[in-house]
Amino acid sequence: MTGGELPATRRVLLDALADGPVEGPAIATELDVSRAAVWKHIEALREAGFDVESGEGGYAVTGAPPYNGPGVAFGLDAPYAVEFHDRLDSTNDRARELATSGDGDVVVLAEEQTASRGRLDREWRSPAGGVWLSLAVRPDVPPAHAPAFTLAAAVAVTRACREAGVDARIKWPNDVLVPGPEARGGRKLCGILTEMSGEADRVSWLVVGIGLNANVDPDALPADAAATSLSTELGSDVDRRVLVQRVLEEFEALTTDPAAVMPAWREHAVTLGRHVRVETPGGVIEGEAVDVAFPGTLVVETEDGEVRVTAGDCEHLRPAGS
Ligand code: BT5
Repeated sequence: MTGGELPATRRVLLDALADGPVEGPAIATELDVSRAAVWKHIEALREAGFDVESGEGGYAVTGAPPYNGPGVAFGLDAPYAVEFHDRLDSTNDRARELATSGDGDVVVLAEEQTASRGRLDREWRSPAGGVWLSLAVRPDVPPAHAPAFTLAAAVAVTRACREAGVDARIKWPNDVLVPGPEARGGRKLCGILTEMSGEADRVSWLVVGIGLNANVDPDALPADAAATSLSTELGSDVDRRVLVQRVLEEFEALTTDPAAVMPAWREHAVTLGRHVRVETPGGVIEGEAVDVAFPGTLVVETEDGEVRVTAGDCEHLRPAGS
């Protein structure tokens, strides 16, 4: 089901019913489908967990949209199967399990995680209310291209958060934040952990883990991490179902058009033009971040010339030139 007629029809139906009530025949006309097809779509909505009331004026969707597997799959315009858990140790671990047994194009979601990880086995806090997801894919690319998937995920999350009304930006390599005076360059909304297995010339699977503080109380986040959430920034909860759909759709669009990833990343980055200090496995690099190069290398202009950094923890020191 890639970009076919079904997701679009289901979205139009949902939009109409959210403003409802609407009579069955009027829906049939608007969607240009039979009345029997309308009834099937309504049943599918109910099965996905939406509250659909049928009264005098017709059908209407009432209540909060369901954040569960069928809810996320309903109207999703990307070719991923959805697996939802109320609680998991780590969605990355579950996605790795699926990938190892041969599955691909599957997204694992959990309401809550009890042993989630950041990079270098750092702890990641995952209280209920967030978006904790891991996507297992099997792209036909060499392992060296894997960082481009992390960058694509950062762009996808940034776009989805901006659509929700939050000024999200990307900090190299794997953070989405709301820019601010904090030492880390802003308040962290999202972190991404990409893991992979492959042979010398080809990726076998990639698991892209996304932790996005959606409707999370700041008290539930680590106090020393300058963390924030979408609900904190907006003052109200976001619709996580739509948020996840938009992240997945943008991710799929970007990874099927790899040339689009770098320009989109540059457009939303806060790291470029900054004076940065990057801790890499090979030592500390300090200078001005001048560009990002495929598949995700940070280009830093140092006193000793240009240095290309493929991995590390990046601190924004001050705007270059100030
Ligand atoms: C990351 O690591 O930012 C990657 C986080 C990936 C989490 C996702 S959730 C779904 C999937 N399943 C998993 O088990 N993991 C992935 P890193 O750059 O190393 O940042 C980790 C640091 O962020 C920690 O040391 C804390 O300081 C801080 N932190 C922990 N939880 C946070 C949260 N919820 N929001 C913001 N910052 C947090």
